[in-house]
Amino acid sequence: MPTAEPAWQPTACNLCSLNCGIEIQVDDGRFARIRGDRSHPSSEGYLCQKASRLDYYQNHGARLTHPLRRRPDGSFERIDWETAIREVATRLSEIRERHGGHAIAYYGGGGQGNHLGGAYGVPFRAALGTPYLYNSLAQEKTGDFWVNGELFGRQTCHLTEGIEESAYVIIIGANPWQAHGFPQARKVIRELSKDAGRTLVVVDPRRTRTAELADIHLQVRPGTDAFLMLAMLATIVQEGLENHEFLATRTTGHEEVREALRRVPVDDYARRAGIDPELTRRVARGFASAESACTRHDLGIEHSLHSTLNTYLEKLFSMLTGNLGVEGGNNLHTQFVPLIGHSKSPEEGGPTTRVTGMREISKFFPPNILPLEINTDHPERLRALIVDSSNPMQTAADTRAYHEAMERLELVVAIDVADTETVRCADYVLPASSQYEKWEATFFTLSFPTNYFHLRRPIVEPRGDTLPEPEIYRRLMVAMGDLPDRFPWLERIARIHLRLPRLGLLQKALAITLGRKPELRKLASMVLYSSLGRALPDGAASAAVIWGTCQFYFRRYAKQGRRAGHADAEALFRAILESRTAVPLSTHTYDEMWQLVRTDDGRIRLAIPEMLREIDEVRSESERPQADDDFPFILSTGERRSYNANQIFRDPEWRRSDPEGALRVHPDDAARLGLEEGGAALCESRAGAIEVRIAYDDSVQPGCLSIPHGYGQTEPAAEGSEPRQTGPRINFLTSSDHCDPLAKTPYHKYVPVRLRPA
Ligand SMILES: Nc1nc2c(c(=O)[nH]1)N[C@H]1C(S)=C(S)[C@@H](COP(=O)(O)OP(=O)(O)OC[C@H]3O[C@@H](n4cnc5c(=O)[nH]c(N)nc54)[C@H](O)[C@@H]3O)O[C@H]1N2
Ligand SMILES: Nc1nc2c(c(=O)[nH]1)N[C@H]1C(S)=C(S)[C@@H](COP(=O)(O)OP(=O)(O)OC[C@H]3O[C@@H](n4cnc5c(=O)[nH]c(N)nc54)[C@H](O)[C@@H]3O)O[C@H]1N2
Ligand code: SF4
Ligand SMILES: [Mo]
Repeated sequence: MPTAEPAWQPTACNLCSLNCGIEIQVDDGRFARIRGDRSHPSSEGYLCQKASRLDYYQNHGARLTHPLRRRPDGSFERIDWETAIREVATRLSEIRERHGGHAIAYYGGGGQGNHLGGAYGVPFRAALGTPYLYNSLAQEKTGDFWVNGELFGRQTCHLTEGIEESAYVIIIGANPWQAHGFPQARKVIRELSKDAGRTLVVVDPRRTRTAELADIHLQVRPGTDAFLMLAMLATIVQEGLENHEFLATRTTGHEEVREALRRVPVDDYARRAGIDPELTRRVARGFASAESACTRHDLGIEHSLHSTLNTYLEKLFSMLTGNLGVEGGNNLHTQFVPLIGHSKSPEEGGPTTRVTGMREISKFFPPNILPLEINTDHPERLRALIVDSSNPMQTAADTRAYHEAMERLELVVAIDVADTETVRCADYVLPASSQYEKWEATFFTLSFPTNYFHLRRPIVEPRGDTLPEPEIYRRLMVAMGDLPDRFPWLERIARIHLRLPRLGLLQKALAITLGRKPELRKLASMVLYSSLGRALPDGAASAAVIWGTCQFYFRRYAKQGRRAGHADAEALFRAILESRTAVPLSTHTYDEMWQLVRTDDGRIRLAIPEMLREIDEVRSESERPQADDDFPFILSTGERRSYNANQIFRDPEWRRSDPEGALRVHPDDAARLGLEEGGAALCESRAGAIEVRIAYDDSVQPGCLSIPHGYGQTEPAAEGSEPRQTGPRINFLTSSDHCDPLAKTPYHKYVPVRLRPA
């Protein structure tokens, strides 16, 4: 008799933000087979090569299984949860009492696929009394979010791109062939590339796979995108190709922007960017005259000079030409779980940091400034750090400064699934269940006109003594005296509510509870977790916050929610809870996109004074900023390749090619420097030096280098051998102050270095 095959269990890949729907056959805890889930409404069965190796994430040898406490000699000992919670709570309470909640910072709160815990980070931080949420999004997207706030009225407004439907697409500083960033990227790019009637333009200093598939590859000099974009936008204005009606009816401030662009010397700026002026004009005209057109950007311009300005200029393309709020253009989208918020400016009373005075953007603070808030004798410096779902010792700029910071802090708590470089710096390690062992949610699938949400249920038993993050926070909050352990009355009501949702009992009971105890208001989602959470079936406690989210979402998008098939908020919650794949939340019409603009008059505020000032200032910039004879190469620090997924992968055996994450160098440069293919070299920047493996590669320009992100992990020791680090720890080369002045986004793609044989 053949044994029955294990069932296919629907879930999602957690190796990049797309979270493609997958199905897994679990065999004795192993992910035996993995395939794309065809019923997933946005990925439709699509996968890239990375998903097939997900078993490593789940079962690698460096999984954390028990709480750990650091001994005075630096080694770790196992402790039980009760001890861990009690001791961490005591130490946090002491610091809070002595120095105030602002002496505590929280870092992370979700990686590429774990966002449900992050939603409970909000009440956890409120209880701690800290406004300080440091997050990796603030080393890429906060400049963009700030611009959004200025243009659209709220930093939560965020543009998508209708690449699939668009006649003319400019991808600038992104390599979706490897990095994805939008659903079914390879399929969409291939189709666009093959279609003679549509145009793909890629702006990238390196000839990436995406660039190879483009109709036009603008091989820009690194760090000069602001000049190239200004030249193109100026062409549109100087040749009168703007959409005048759109500007007049949908925007304010357009005249100031046009005035600034009229002053731009197109030929001069195109040449500075290394691009033929005539080709620059051709692309500008093509974009402006296309039936539909959109732009997409990513780290290539965010992690480079003029980061914030770049994201503003990129948005001007669709706005000057009226490609906003239309099919195939750029569009705002709805947001379900509000993990990105809107921050007031310091002038309006928004929070700032105590040492450097950095502002908050979209509720985040940037990792670049964190060491500066710690490595000082300032009386209001940070004293304690909680890191959850992040590995700043590898992924934040300036690893050396981070080492010093970790040494200086009075308390470091790490919450992770794996034994990472950051975990090894912690005083207490709290082991989280993996994303396949707990209820989880996908957050980054932010699309328009239909937006989706995927709540995933566990498909394997939790390893060892691990817990989901919301439960870890809850226990800490209870132990610190900030949250009652139980809400028996509310829990009883919740049970009735689940049977009779249309009576609205839970809404009323929650309002009564929070009315009686106003101090619980800011902890509302944790109150829901502790009450409704206990009443939900199948241990779905973490999904409690989704119920609250559905109420808010439906209040704003009732019509669009009904269009997506949900009668009301309760029906939406049911659908999410019961579906094993992603659920459409709402469907907008293109006209309704304008309801998502949050300015007072509903128009886009095109003129941002800070940006207009910077446009005038770039004129006087030197041709090769910050590079000099000592550091003549520009290193792009953090390329996405076939075998990286941020710091998530742990198994080096997977990487048949490029096992050590080699540094790409142009063969002419390599020959001149006497560097051997496959040989070792020393790469030095002003901040530090690392040893790298050399790969000859003419896809990079002479004078430019590229090295991957996501390597340099110390792998667990096999029986009888020492643990070893594979690949470069690239952030020894980057420094805290090499960043955008406004958002503090690191210039990772523009690191001046020198290179010599090791
Ligand atoms: N395989 C894989 N996929 C991933 C990840 C991963 O680690 N591995 N990480 C995920 C994450 S967190 C993110 S944020 C995204 C990032 O996704 P992307 O931003 O698309 O990926 P990168 O390779 O970092 O950078 C994109 C491109 O910027 C180019 N570039 C460098 N300097 C410049 C410049 O000055 N100007 C311009 N125009 N371009 C420049 C690089 O050559 C590169 O091709 O990828 C996600 N997807
Ligand atoms: N030089 C340079 N530096 C970079 C970049 C670059 O291009 N160049 N890219 C930057 C970018 S765009 C990003 S987004 C960041 C990414 O950097 P990080 O924010 O540090 O994120 P990851 O590397 O994805 O690390 C995620 C961590 O979460 C853990 N984890 C996985 N699942 C779970 C879970 O369910 N619960 C918990 N608690 N933990 C879990 C993993 O083990 C891992 O330690 O790196 C940034 N750093
Ligand atoms: S595109 Fe991203 S989510 Fe989809 S399979 Fe690849 S790594 Fe996983
Ligand atoms: Mo990222």
